[in-house]
Amino acid sequence: MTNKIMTKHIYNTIQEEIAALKKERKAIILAHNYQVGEIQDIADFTGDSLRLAQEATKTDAEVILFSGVHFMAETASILCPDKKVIVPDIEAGCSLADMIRPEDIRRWKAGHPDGIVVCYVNTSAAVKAESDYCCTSSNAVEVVKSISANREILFVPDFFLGTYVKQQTGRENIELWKGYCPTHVMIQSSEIEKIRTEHPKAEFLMHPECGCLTKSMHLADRIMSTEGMIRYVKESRAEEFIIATETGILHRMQKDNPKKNFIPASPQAVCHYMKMNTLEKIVQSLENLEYEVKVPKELADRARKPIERMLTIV
Ligand code: CIZ
Repeated sequence: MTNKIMTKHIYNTIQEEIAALKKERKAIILAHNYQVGEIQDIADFTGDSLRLAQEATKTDAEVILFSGVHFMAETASILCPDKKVIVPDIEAGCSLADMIRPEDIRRWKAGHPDGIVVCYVNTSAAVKAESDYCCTSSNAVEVVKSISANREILFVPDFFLGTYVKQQTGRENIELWKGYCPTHVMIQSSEIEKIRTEHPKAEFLMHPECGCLTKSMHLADRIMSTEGMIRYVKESRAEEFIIATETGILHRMQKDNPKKNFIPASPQAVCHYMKMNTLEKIVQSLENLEYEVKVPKELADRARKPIERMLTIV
């Protein structure tokens, strides 16, 4: 595969240019639910990180352009070691994933030699490689329930998701890492109380990474992952929803349900890493086949195990 596109055409729109480049590169575009609307609109698939990585395993495309953040492209590379995975901006990282390193897990495990490490999908490949089970926000409760009740669990890195899992499973023997997503932490209980009063008929959906979870869990009608929310708003008879997660998700919700009304619990809940990707960067990325995210084989083989364990459970 040559690295540069040699012939330059003139296109009426950037969307047409991306479509032509995609064809030329035999590429597909995967966009996370938190991407800006115009990226979601040109994507072949939009979804949560696991669903997108699973889509990547099913495609015949030679190139996977993953528009999301770095750990998501790593997950796609772990599950599709033979495909070329590229991202539009290599600096688009994840603050939550950066709050735990493989050496932190090794040190923690040394103090809890019988502990089982359960890592949220929002972790680097190196952290997954040190873990026993992976989980997503939609299956964390199920994954933890499947682990023998007398085994201590070391849950990383999200404190709020871990708190939710503890509450749902009633297990006391779960140690929580104190990581958090700065975007979800911005969603405050005081804002929620105000919006609920302003929209008394709206259903309130909360993501388990929310910082207000410990104080306001009782106010939520549902606590769900992004894909859970996307499905739920389609099926619910309610006409109005308050959504407590990164605001990018509202684009897909509104597009899929034009007659329903979606209100962000906090308009400030915008992940600047997610928003680093743009249509212009996608053009460059497809033209130059950059920036490649490739997890080395030995690391990918170890990081795949906790993901596969999770997939056998759910
Ligand atoms: O796994 C994902 O995509 C994230 C970060 C959240 C979710 O709930 O889907």
